[in-house]
Amino acid sequence: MFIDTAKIHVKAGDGGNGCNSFFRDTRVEHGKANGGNGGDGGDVIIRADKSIYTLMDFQYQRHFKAVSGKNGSSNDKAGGRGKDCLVCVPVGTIITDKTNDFLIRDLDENGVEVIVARGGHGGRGNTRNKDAEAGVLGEGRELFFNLKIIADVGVIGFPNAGKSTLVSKISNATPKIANYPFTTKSPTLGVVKVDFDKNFIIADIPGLIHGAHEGKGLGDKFLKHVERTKILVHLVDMAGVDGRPPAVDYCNINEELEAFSEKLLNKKQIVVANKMDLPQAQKNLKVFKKTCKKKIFEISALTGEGLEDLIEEVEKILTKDRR
Ligand SMILES: Nc1nc2c(ncn2[C@@H]2O[C@H](COP(=O)(O)OP(=O)(O)OP(=O)(O)O)[C@@H](O)[C@H]2O)c(=O)[nH]1
Ligand SMILES: [Mg+2]
Repeated sequence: MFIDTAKIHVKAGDGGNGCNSFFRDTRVEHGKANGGNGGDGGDVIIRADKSIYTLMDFQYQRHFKAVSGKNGSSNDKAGGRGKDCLVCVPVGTIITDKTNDFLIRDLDENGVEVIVARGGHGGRGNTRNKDAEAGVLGEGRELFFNLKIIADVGVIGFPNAGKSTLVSKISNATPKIANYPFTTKSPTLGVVKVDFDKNFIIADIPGLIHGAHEGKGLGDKFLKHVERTKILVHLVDMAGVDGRPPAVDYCNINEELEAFSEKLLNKKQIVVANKMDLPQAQKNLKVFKKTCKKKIFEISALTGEGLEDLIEEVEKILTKDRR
């Protein structure tokens, strides 16, 4: 299951106590202090890991604790450091402090790490300090995870427009495809290979309907996953298989984008007419062009017609963006 928010509690390890001890020998009247330092507590570290796609695991495990440092002991023996606790999350997870509501870190790249709770320092033993000290407590805090996936391109459109068909044809993703609405229930990522050394990441986004921002259908909650994409591929069922005029679909989706945020509406959008293999599509396209004055890419995700041109266009825009 795809879950894109989570709340967890983290607690770093406490520092070990310093030891109070004296060297004892019948020949020495006042033994020399020889209490070792306590070890530091372990940290809680969060790492972005590209092999993880969802925050689902945090529904079951909410508490993460690093190990406390060991106490110091006599003969100047220092206590060992407590082991860190490593928590892996999907790339694109934004971490905020839940209590004080501030951003800790946006883990937007694979392998990036952040310490979210520092282990307490171990107390000094009486060798170093006159009186042995207690270890400092490790930090503890509540965190909020908000996953916003990172992709170059997001494919949006009405249910059944053929988004998953398109993504499965051009990328390595294998989303479910079926002739009923809301087949796709969560965003799916795929890699599109353009050349031997060029590729881009595409995201199949669950279908939107008119009124999604009011919670209709699956709602518009998945739109946060296209906030970070560079391009939107707006897929329109030009054959109108479900009986709606394509121009109305197109306007409705743009209204949903606008209702979600101005930024989404103004994002670079490639308009794609799908299902051009069906006989009524040509006629509908003529009517559609009266509403949409942008360049329209004509494709059939089913037969593969027009897909090369579409990929070329996406790559052209992305290359410009990378410079
Ligand atoms: N004739 C024709 N049918 C297509 C084409 N693209 C997709 N379809 C069909 O349209 C139906 C819906 O396709 P999906 O790819 O599941 O559509 P979707 O946009 O992902 O739908 P949701 O996940 O429900 O939002 C399936 O029966 C596909 O076979 C096309 O280019 N031509
Ligand atoms: Mg789908």
